[in-house]
Amino acid sequence: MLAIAAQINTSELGTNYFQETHPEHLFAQCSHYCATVTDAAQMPRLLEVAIRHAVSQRGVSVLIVPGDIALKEAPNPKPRLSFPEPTFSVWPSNTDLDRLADLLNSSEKVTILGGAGCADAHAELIALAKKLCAPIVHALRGKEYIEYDNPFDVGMTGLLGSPAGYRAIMACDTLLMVGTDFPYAQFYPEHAKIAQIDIRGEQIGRRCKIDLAVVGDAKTTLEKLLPKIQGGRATKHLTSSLEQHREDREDLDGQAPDHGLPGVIHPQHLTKVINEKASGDAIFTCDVRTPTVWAARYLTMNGRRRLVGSFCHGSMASALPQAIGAQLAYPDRQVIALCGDGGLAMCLGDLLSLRQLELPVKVIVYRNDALAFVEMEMKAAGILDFATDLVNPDFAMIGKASGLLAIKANETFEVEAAIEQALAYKGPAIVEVAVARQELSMPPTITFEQAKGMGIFMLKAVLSGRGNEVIDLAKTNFLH
Ligand SMILES: Cc1cc2nc3c(=O)[nH]c(=O)nc-3n(C[C@H](O)[C@H](O)[C@H](O)COP(=O)(O)OP(=O)(O)OC[C@H]3O[C@@H](n4cnc5c(N)ncnc54)[C@H](O)[C@@H]3O)c2cc1C
Ligand SMILES: Cc1ncc(C[n+]2csc(CCOP(=O)(O)OP(=O)(O)O)c2C)c(N)n1
Repeated sequence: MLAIAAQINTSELGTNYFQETHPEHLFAQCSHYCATVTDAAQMPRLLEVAIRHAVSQRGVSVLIVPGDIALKEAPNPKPRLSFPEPTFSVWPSNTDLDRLADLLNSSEKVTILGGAGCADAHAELIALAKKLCAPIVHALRGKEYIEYDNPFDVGMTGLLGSPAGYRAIMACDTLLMVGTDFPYAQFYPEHAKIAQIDIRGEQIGRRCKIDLAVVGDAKTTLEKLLPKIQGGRATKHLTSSLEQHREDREDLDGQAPDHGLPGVIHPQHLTKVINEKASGDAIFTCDVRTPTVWAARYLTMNGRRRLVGSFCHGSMASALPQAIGAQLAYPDRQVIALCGDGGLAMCLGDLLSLRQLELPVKVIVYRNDALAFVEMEMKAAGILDFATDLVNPDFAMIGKASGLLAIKANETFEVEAAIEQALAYKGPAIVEVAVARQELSMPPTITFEQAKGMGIFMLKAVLSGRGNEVIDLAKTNFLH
C-alpha cells in the first residue's frame, strides 16, 4: 500500500500552524517506510523508493507531501523504474540443510508448525509431512494456506486452538517451525528440540528457545530438504493426532446445533452457515475478538478463499475497513465481514461508504450486547465482569437508513434464510444476528487458575445477586 499524506505548506512548518501535525511520527509505527518530499526535484525518485519498499516488504509506505511542493512541476516527471512483483529464492547453506535433515532423521515424533510464510509451499509441506509421518499444526495466519487438501492437518494451537493441535506440539520430540511467528510462548514444548525455517533471520528465536535456525524461503528450503529425509518411521504420533483432530471436529460441530433454546443463537451455528453458503473464492474478514474465534474454528479454507483480520496486532473494528479494501481490490469476489457489535459500533460511518462506493460487502453483526471476550477473560480470572455491557443501537435500522439491505435474525431457524438472502443480494447488505452472550470459547487446555477463576466468578455472581448470569452461562453452553 502506498499512502500519500498531505502536509501544510513548508513556509508554515514548525509554527504550530492551523492543522499542523507531524505525519512522520503519526505513521512511523504503522508503516515500513515514511518520508517527506521537501523538494520537487526528489520526484519521482522518492515515490519510486516508497513503492519499492511497499512491494518488496509487502507492507505500507507513506509519502508526505506539503501543499506547496505538491503544486510544483517535477523537473523530470518520467518514471525511472518498473515494479514487477519480485521473484527470488532464498535457500540455506548445504551445511544447515544437512544439520536440519540430521535432526529430523534422528527424531521419532516430529510435528510441523506452519504459518503464513508457507503461502506458496503447500505441496512441499505436505510432501515433507508424508515422509516424516508428521502432523501439521498451523498458526492462524497460515490457516488459509495450510488447512485445505491436507491429510496431515490437525488444526491450530493457542487459546483458539484445539486439543489435537496443542497435543501434537506438546508431545513431539522435534518441532519444525516453517514460516511462522506464532507468538504465544506457553504453547511451545519445553523439552522438544525446535528447528525454525524463516526467510528473515531476525524472526528466528523470538518466541522460544531454538536449537537450529535455518534461513531460507519455505518452498525452496523444503524442496532441497526433501531428498535428504529418510522415510519409514512409526506412524503412531501421526495417527493419534489425526484421530484426536477428528474427535475435535465432531465436538466443534456439536457446539453448532441447528436447533436451540428460544432466543439463543449459537455464534458457532451462524459461522457454520456462513461457511456453507459463502462462495468458493469468498474473502472473509473478522473482528477481534469472538468473530476471530468462530472464524478460526468454523470457516473452511480451500486454497482460493481468503481470511483476513488484525491477527498480529489484535485491533478491534478491522473487519469492515478491511472488507472495503478487499472489495475494492477484488470487485468480482464475495466479501463477507464478520463484525462484533463493539467493533461495528466503532466504525458505523463506514456503512455509509459501502453505499457511497457501491461496494456489495456483506456485513454480519454478531450482536451479543457485550464486549464478550473481555467479559469472558474477566470471568476466567475470577473477576465479576464490569463495564462490558453494550447498549446497542438497532444496527439493521442504521443499515437500512444507509441504503443497505437489512435483515435481522433473532432465532436459530431464521439464520439460514437471512444469510442466503444477504449473499444473493447484488448490493451491500447487513445481517444483525442476536447471538448468545454467554458462549464460552474453550481453549484446548484449561489451566487450574482458569478453572478456579471461573468458580470464583460464579460464587461472586451468586453472592452479589447476579445468579441468573450463572444460569444463562450453563443454559448456553451445557444444555443444548
Ligand atoms: C483474538 C486473537 C486470538 C488469537 N489467538 C490465536 C491462537 O490461538 N492461535 C494462533 O495460531 N494464532 C492466534 N492469533 C493470531 C496470532 O496473534 C498471530 O498473528 C498468528 O499466530 C501468526 O501467524 P503466522 O505465524 O502464520 O504469521 P506471521 O506472524 O505473519 O509469521 C509469518 C512468518 O513467516 C515468515 N515468512 C514470510 N514469508 C516467508 C517465506 N516465503 N518463507 C519462509 N518464511 C516466510 C515471516 O518472516 C514471519 O516470521 C490470535 C489473534 C487474535 C486477534
Ligand atoms: C482498538 C482496541 N480497543 C480495545 C481492545 C481490547 N479489546 C479486545 S476485544 C474487545 C471487545 C470486542 O467486542 P466486540 O467487538 O463486541 O466483540 P465480542 O468480543 O463481543 O465478540 C476489547 C475491548 C482492542 N483489542 N482494540
